[in-house]
Amino acid sequence: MNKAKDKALVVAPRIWRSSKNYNNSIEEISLLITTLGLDVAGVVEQKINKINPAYFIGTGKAKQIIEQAKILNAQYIIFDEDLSPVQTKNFQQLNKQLKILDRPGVILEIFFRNAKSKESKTQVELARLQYQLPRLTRLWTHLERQMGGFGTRAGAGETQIEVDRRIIRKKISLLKKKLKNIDSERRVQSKKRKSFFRASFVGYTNVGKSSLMKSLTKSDVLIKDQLFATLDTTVRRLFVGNNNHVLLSDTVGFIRNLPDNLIASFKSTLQEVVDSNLLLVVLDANSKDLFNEIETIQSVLKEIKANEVDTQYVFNKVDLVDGDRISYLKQSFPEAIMVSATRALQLSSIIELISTKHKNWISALKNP
Ligand SMILES: Nc1nc2c(ncn2[C@@H]2O[C@H](COP(=O)(O)OP(=O)(O)OP(=O)(O)O)[C@@H](O)[C@H]2O)c(=O)[nH]1
Ligand SMILES: [Mg+2]
Repeated sequence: MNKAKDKALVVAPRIWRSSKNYNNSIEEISLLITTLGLDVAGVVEQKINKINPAYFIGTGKAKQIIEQAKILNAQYIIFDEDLSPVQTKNFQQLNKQLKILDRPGVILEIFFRNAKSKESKTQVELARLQYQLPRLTRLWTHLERQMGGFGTRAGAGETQIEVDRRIIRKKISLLKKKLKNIDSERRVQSKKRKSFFRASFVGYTNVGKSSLMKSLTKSDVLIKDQLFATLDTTVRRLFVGNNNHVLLSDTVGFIRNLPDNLIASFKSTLQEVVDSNLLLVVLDANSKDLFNEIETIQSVLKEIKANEVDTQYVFNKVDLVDGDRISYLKQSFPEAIMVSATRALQLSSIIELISTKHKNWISALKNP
């Protein structure tokens, strides 16, 4: 028997003078929410002049939203923004039955579900606990957590919370130690790869990085029409002629409002990107929000200190766009490469580019 899906009311405040593309952001958060297995029951778009430290939106509107969620039979209120722990707690005070989530909370939950390897599981668990710790006041109960589920809801008494906090802190320090070991293992592996030219695919989630990896190296990486299919880094050899090969890597995708602690705990996964000689920034030729996506990619690269690495833009999924769009992209990004991973269009141009960069790298090594 199919259980009816839980419902979420989305709150998307429009902040005065913000350059954010709200329509795309709402589309994206809705996709993130359905990825979690929830139905979007409604979207509240509220214009605000400034952020209210208590509820993000105005106090009256906050109360109204709680009522609206009740009318819609929604179990969740999900903000398409970052809520502070205080804002989350205040909402919980307004209604103890509803679960309150923000955008980073939703992203964390999807990462949690998709993590398969020991490394990604450890990384996500750490980020998730760090996120939960400051939001733990009268949060969901111990029992509820054991039963699974996500989101935060008022629940246990203060004593239980103190016990929970202590357990979480202990777990955090254990996970940090575990990650340190994983990190040093990675460093050893990475050192071994130093004598090779290394190129990495980076970019927004679902743009086709793994598909390109698969088409170019015939490797068996996971490809899915889903956000955050890839959470681990895969490194494969790519032959570039004359029996030469370079190392090509595919890694976790980015998104707006990627939680800071998630980026921090994924540092070892993203180290391959930092250690690369070339970043192939994969973009979706068909994206409606290209410039914001580029901005997101650049800010994550900066955060992980990979912003000095040589970059090359690659527009994938050109099979989905018309000639006008291609001309526009060519005009806006004259240096970019246009390809299609699934139709195997122009993939040789990526190999040619890497081959040239590789040759330059070798000659620079020989004539420093
Ligand atoms: N039409 C079209 N679809 C593509 C192309 N390349 C990839 N896709 C599809 O886009 C979806 C995402 O592909 P992935 O390769 O998993 O994307 P990714 O960038 O690795 O995504 P994450 O690992 O989730 O960040 C899949 O459904 C692919 O089949 C392409 O050139 N054209
Ligand atoms: Mg992938």
